[in-house]
Amino acid sequence: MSETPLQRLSDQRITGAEILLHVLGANGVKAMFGYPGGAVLPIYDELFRQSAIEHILVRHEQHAGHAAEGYARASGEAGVILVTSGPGLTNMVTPLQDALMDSIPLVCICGQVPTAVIGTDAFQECDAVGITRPCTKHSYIVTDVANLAEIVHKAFRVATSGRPGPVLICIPEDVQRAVAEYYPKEIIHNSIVSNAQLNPSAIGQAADIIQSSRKGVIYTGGGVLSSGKHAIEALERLVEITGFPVTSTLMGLGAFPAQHPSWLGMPGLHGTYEANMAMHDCEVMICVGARFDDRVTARIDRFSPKSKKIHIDIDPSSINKNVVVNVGICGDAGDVLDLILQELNTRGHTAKSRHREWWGLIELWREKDCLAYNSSRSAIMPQLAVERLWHHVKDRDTYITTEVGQHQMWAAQYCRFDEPNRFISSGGLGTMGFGLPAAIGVQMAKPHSLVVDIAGDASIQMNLKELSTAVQYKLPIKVFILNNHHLGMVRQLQQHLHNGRNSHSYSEAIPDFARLTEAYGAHGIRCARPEDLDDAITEMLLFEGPAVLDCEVAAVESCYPMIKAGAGHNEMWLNEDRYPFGGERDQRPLAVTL
Ligand SMILES: Cc1cc2nc3c(=O)[nH]c(=O)nc-3n(C[C@H](O)[C@H](O)[C@H](O)COP(=O)(O)OP(=O)(O)OC[C@H]3O[C@@H](n4cnc5c(N)ncnc54)[C@H](O)[C@@H]3O)c2cc1C
Ligand SMILES: Cc1ncc(C[n+]2csc(CCOP(=O)(O)OP(=O)(O)O)c2C)c(N)n1
Repeated sequence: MSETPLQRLSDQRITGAEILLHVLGANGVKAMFGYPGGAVLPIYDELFRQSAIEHILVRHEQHAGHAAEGYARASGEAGVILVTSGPGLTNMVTPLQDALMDSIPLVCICGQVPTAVIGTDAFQECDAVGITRPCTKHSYIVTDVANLAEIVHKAFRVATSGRPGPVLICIPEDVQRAVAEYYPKEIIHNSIVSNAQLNPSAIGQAADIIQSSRKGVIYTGGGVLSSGKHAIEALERLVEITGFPVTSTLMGLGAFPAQHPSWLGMPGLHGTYEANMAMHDCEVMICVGARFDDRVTARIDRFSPKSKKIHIDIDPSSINKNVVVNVGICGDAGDVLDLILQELNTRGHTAKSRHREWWGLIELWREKDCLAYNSSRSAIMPQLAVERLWHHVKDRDTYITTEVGQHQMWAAQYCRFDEPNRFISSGGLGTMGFGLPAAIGVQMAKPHSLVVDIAGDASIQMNLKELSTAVQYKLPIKVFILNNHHLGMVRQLQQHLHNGRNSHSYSEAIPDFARLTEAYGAHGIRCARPEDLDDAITEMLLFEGPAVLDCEVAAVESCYPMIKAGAGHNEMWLNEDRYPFGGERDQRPLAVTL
């Protein structure tokens, strides 16, 4: 039977590699994703001698990062990665930046050449700290094994506290082998002191603004999910007490139940008509854990011109960054909402009935039925494909990950999440190739749940090799490819912005995904007719191991609503089969038709 590193603690002098595994264990790490190489062999040797931490060998370091992101989002714990020096580390740059933009806690451990040769262009040397400094919350290099334990503890604290994000620990190979004394310590993670408590007048000002008009909107984002259950419950109470509708960004989907009558759908570029119109016309906006991203605000000088704005964010640098607000409150979303609710209760504020004029407008906007699409075509419409998938999985314990493109937007629009952290997608960086490794990470965190990656045919070609990982570790993830033979989102932009000149956005040679899947040892299915769709989805879901459904969809369908380029967020095109709002119907020819 393999022993844990703790069992080998006899004289308390152990190697850096052993110390690392102790401290990972002390921080609750049960799984890590990685790829070995010369500069991390002492750590891999220690991993071989223990069984407390499961290591998942991915097929590319970038995917170790995305798998760790999926794991972190689904488990609420930091995702951990182990890669070698040089190319192992440089392959990690994309997921580190992805996690930085989407506020995902990661601890990435990378090897480094021995300290004596750092700076000599040694084999597989790169300036890991320099390269990752702009794409992490912090990058450490450990030059003395005596400091290793402390640094690893700190890395977990930095990654998970405040605005969560990625942290790098670079450990030279000689430091992994060097010995030092190690005594397990109790970990004390300092709690964050909320500025809200220090500044009660901001809470009073927020309450004044909330009471100043009943035409309000609550704009929520990923920060509500980071804050957790506490914030989610407080949000529900805020909706009750204000009578305001709620909209959730792509990163915040599930913070508020999509089935709730007060939910308006997602705002922004591909958000609903009613969410964007309400954001534009409201007189009070309460932004909770969202960062006024340009996909949401569209043209900033036309963003929500009439509203007084309250912004609650744990990161002071987010406040007044893109949009200047009337009241900025820095603190954890749950804590600040509690204080605002207390203040409103003290003032006896109630909104027992919804404001008739405001909700009348919202109902009118809803009547546009902005997500309607033409389902009469003989091809499978991508929207229908997502709707049918959702129909089959909505009552199960399901997690959806996505790649990046139109399919990602259709997933956000047609899957209706009632619970937090069920939708896991790359928002800020928009990284094609995210979804399949993220699904692997989610399945590791939630072994008994159903995990489906909704993919495009171009994105999936960036990461399909990870099917091999899913097969090796018996992870029964499902991949649902909306195959339109295009880099669909790029084609859509070219249709709108470049007069239909589809420059290099058509993939002539698409592989047979079902056969490729079989070659990896998973189950491949293909479907091209609407009448076969339900059976194909059922077959994919019933298969016990990893399975891929290659679903041939209409080739040149665009994703609507869509805010017009360079326009305000109230100027949207609706489905091209219908009349666009406030503008001419787009009848420009498509350069490619299949
Ligand atoms: C092709 C494509 C199209 C897109 N279209 C859209 C679209 O139409 N609509 C849309 O919404 N997005 C869209 N996105 C995503 C978009 O790019 C952004 O990623 C997203 O809008 C940002 O979401 P967010 O504001 O919730 O911020 P996040 O990136 O989730 O940031 C969270 C904010 O909350 C704060 N925070 C963190 N923890 C806490 C806490 N405990 N308490 C309080 N605050 C906290 C953070 O400091 C940060 O400011 C699209 C992305 C792609 C790739
Ligand atoms: C790594 C990376 N490269 C390029 C892009 C730009 N990009 C955004 S969407 C897209 C096309 C995606 O095509 P596909 O995966 O087939 O999805 P679809 O849009 O067709 O649903 C591209 C190239 C990106 N987001 N990420």
